[in-house]
Amino acid sequence: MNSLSRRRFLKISGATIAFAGAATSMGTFVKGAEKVEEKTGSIVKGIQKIPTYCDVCFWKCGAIAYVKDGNLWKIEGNPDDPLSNGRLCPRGTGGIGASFDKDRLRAPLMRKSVRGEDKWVEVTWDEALGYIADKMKKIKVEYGPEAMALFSHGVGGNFFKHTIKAYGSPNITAPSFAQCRGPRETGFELTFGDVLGSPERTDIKNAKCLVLLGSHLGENMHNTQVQEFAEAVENDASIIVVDPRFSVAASKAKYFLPIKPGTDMALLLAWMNVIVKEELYDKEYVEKFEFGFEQFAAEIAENTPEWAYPVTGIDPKVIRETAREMAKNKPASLVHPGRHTTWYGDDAQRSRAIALLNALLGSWGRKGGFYTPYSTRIPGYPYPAYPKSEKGTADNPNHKYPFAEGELISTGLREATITGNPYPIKGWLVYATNLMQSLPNREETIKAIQNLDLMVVVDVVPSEITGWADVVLPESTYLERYDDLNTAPFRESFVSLRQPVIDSPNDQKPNWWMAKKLAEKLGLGNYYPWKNIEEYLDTRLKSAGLSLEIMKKKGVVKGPKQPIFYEDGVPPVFWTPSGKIEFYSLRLKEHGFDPVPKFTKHEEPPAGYFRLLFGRAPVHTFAKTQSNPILKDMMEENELWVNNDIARRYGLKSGQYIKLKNTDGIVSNKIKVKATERIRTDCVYMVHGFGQNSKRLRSTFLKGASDSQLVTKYNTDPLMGGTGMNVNFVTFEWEA
Ligand SMILES: Nc1nc2c(c(=O)[nH]1)N[C@H]1C(S)=C(S)[C@@H](COP(=O)(O)OP(=O)(O)OC[C@H]3O[C@@H](n4cnc5c(=O)[nH]c(N)nc54)[C@H](O)[C@@H]3O)O[C@H]1N2
Ligand SMILES: Nc1nc2c(c(=O)[nH]1)N[C@H]1C(S)=C(S)[C@@H](COP(=O)(O)OP(=O)(O)OC[C@H]3O[C@@H](n4cnc5c(=O)[nH]c(N)nc54)[C@H](O)[C@@H]3O)O[C@H]1N2
Ligand code: SF4
Ligand SMILES: [Mo]
Repeated sequence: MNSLSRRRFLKISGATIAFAGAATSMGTFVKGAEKVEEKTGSIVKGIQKIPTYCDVCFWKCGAIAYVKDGNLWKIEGNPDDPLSNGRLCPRGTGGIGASFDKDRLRAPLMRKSVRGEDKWVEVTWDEALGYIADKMKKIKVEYGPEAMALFSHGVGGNFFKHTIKAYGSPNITAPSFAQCRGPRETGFELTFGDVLGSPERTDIKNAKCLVLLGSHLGENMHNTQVQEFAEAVENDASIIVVDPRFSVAASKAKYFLPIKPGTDMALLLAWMNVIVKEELYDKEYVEKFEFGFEQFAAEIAENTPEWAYPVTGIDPKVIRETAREMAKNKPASLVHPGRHTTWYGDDAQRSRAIALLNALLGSWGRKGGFYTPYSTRIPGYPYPAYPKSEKGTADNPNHKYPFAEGELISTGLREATITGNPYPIKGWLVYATNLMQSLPNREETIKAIQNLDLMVVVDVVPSEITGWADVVLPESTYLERYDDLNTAPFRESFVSLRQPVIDSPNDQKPNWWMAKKLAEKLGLGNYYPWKNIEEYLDTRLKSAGLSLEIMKKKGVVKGPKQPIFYEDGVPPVFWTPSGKIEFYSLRLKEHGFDPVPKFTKHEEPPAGYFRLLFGRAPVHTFAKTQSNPILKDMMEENELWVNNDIARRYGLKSGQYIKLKNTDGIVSNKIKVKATERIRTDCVYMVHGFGQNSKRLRSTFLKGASDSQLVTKYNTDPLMGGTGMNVNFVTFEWEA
């Protein structure tokens, strides 16, 4: 990237001046800079550069960490890494702060009183893991191994997954699926027979027209996507942003459509209506690959821009113009599938409509649309087979949600824990996921936890969820441990390594160590035939012609470049039952769902209430970085975006604190008002992850408000069990 695009990147990131300053004061990486090392005692004098990959979010950017005289100094992108291209996002750069968090967990803790009361004693690892293993053995005898469930997020969960499978439970889930990208995977799978995966296979940089529905790139900082977005902007791509809020992305757009929340389906149908009626679609592509196009065209014939106007609030002229703009640039017209797609409960169908619009534009498999990804095949470690469960998973009894695929339905496991149906769940192992912030309806989560015989949380800080545990296990941060290899599918195949940069300061341990020790205490040591993680990694790498030694030096190794577009000789393959793009879905019809997506009206806020919307800030990840001292300095609390007219009507001024009350009477912590033109009058907006209520995490305690606390209502997607969470309404409460 040249310096212009670097500037552009910072601008697009919406990051604060403070960040730009912080980045420069941290110095710049000079490729090939001399490594000066001199051993004095146990401390290495001089500068060491250690490649690893970032874990501040789950994009896994390749990085180089700098250690100066034995101390962690800074972290930058690894120029050889295809995900980071040599640059980290503001969160990645500030990631080193996690190691200096004063409130870090130091040793295993056991609860001294009732669940939810913060009273703990420090115990040894042997005691903590022994206690957990004893409880797990009892649960197995009494209820069967399926009664243990694992909630996890990120690559660090891999070894716990292995232990739980070896123990005999199939109940492994993650809120980063059914509360995140699950619906879009279902919508795309039903249409193209394939999912988007992570990183999603979007060719943003080559798009000539990029449509963002919600996807607030620049606030959502998934690194490669933001870099590519900057490139698209620089190449003068037509950007169309649809959002009830004037996002950072909107400020780069040719067209900004301030849509009425919850009505995107109507807009999508109207766009398709124009493109079909005016015969602007990619005829050759559609004719070659379609299944059920005629029925589809007939179904959407009524959905004219004039029909969509009163629903969405978007002028029919603008709908036509933007549809033509997309068509003009086809097939390099990318309607971004979004990632956090759990909005209103009809999300898989909305995602399917997005897939169909892309199909009309001929963008699936095409340059400037969706590429065909490649990943490195590294054989797994040879393990004994896992025991087979007779009962199946507990999240989706009787396949109520017929198109639930990928990860299990997290709220389904929660439900089973509360009701005992289809069978009892009695133990939760929670790895790196703050269920208090990530699952909707906190009360139900607490109810489920109170039904457990065992609740274990593995975390790095005393986050909210640790407060509900019986045993808390302190993990080493990502800069202090090895993790499993990253071989994510991407534009080119690659493998990257996470390796320790510094030692853990106290008695923290890496996940692989805990998972292995726990398995041994459960009598499942045969599932861990390797001595330590180095042996595990080296064995796997050697079976692919690499080695740990090489990976430790390079951090990332790339595979050969392969063609990834239809125009370069890679025709798209559709793994649908028809082998084609399913404009009309017989699978949906069979299960009683609309074979072509239809608009359904969503509930509107009652008088005096506003729809609660939420999203990301460039310098934080979910509810996981608020206590990181570097990132906290950049943003300590969230703000409530309120339209200027509404603020005036209610006498609210920017900077003043208020509380929010939802329609279930839940009152939030206080939050600072940001009165702005940049949001519609029917909704308010805040950044997710704040308003945390763990007293032991002093730096975040009640800083800002929590959207999650106010998300008491949710609409479950009937296709796949995702939870639409943009369905809560709030009003203002003044402090007494
Ligand atoms: N900095 C940072 N970046 C992140 C993350 C992070 O924690 N921090 N998390 C990562 C993860 S896991 C995810 S899933 C993604 C999430 O990022 P996205 O997938 O971009 O998230 P969304 O929830 O789709 O986007 C929120 C936006 O949708 C708008 N919106 C709300 N309701 C509607 C509606 O009805 N219609 C339309 N058109 N827009 C609406 C909101 O105003 C807001 O601008 O971000 C990723 N990137
Ligand atoms: N209301 C609401 N709910 C949401 C969302 C939203 O925007 N609003 N977003 C949804 C989306 S898109 C997603 S992907 C999910 C994400 O939700 P989660 O998976 O719950 O992600 P976080 O909230 O970041 O939880 C991370 C937890 O891991 C801990 N942690 C951090 N580093 C480490 C580590 O190295 N090891 C261990 N063991 N623990 C660590 C943190 O302290 C924190 O407790 O939430 C979903 N739920
Ligand atoms: S996007 Fe940012 S936080 Fe996420 S892995 Fe990459 S550098 Fe780290
Ligand atoms: Mo997500």
